[in-house]
Amino acid sequence: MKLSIILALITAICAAPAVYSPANFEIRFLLFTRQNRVIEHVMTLGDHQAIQESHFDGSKPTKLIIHGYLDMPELDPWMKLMKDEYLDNGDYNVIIVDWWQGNHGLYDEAVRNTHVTGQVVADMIKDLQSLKGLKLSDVHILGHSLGAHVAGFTGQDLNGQVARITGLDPAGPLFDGLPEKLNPSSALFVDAIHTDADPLIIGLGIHENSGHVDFYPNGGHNQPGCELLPIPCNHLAAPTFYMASLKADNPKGVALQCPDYDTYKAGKCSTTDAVMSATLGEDAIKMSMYKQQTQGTKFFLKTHLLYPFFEG
Ligand SMILES: [Ca+2]
Repeated sequence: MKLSIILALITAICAAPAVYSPANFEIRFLLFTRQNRVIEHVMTLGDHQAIQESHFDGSKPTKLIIHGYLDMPELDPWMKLMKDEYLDNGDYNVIIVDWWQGNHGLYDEAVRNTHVTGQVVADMIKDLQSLKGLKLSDVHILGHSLGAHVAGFTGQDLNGQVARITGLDPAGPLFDGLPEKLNPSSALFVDAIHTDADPLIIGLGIHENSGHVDFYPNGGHNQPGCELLPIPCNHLAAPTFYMASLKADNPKGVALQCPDYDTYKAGKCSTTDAVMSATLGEDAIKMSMYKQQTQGTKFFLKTHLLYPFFEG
């Protein structure tokens, strides 16, 4: 084969959009509502009977929670704790997405599986639209680590029309500096919390902004109390902070727009301007005036070592 033909073929392959084969692993959707707070109702893509028979109510807001690498709902309690916080405070459909079968092999394989998992989650959302009256304007997807990028691909598959995606320390390795990842085009509003934005070996989070509004607690690299076990402690701080924001009586995690953490610590970014001040967690949606921005805006705050973390 002539060199020019080979080069043309390589160019064509590189230019073509990536095509991912259907998931060859099971993805389970664990639905919890106020009618079934403790025992999940398991749904899988294509099992329309399970969807029909569920307590899913399309008139209520829906939260989807997606875990990261080497994680599953039975392994780490954060997903079910978050589910409980939501159901304590409101009448939601809460769906925990269990893609353990696609994320416990080699890391690069799990990264490849984020794409197809995102597509399956998008297809499940489409089924919930047609079978249960779900509206994309009521959908909020929260993803931790690799799950943040799964959420991003779900949103991109739904043309960026999901109301909100929250990235909880989105994974850095094999995403940093690359185009395909959670980004502001993934949903109408994207917020992210960065708690371990350091290179691999010492950290697991992405270095770049991921959303319209990006929070960097304690500078975003290392968190109080994580000195002894920095991995995964720093990485898990993002969901911990988010859950603290769900308690109605908790002080608010008020963060200030600032160019960097040193400037913030020097007190040069204190302001009373609402546009310059954002609340980490559930209330970050109040910053939707940033949703037209194509680059994330950085917000910084300090937290305490222990719950409730925030000063208000
Ligand atoms: Ca770190």
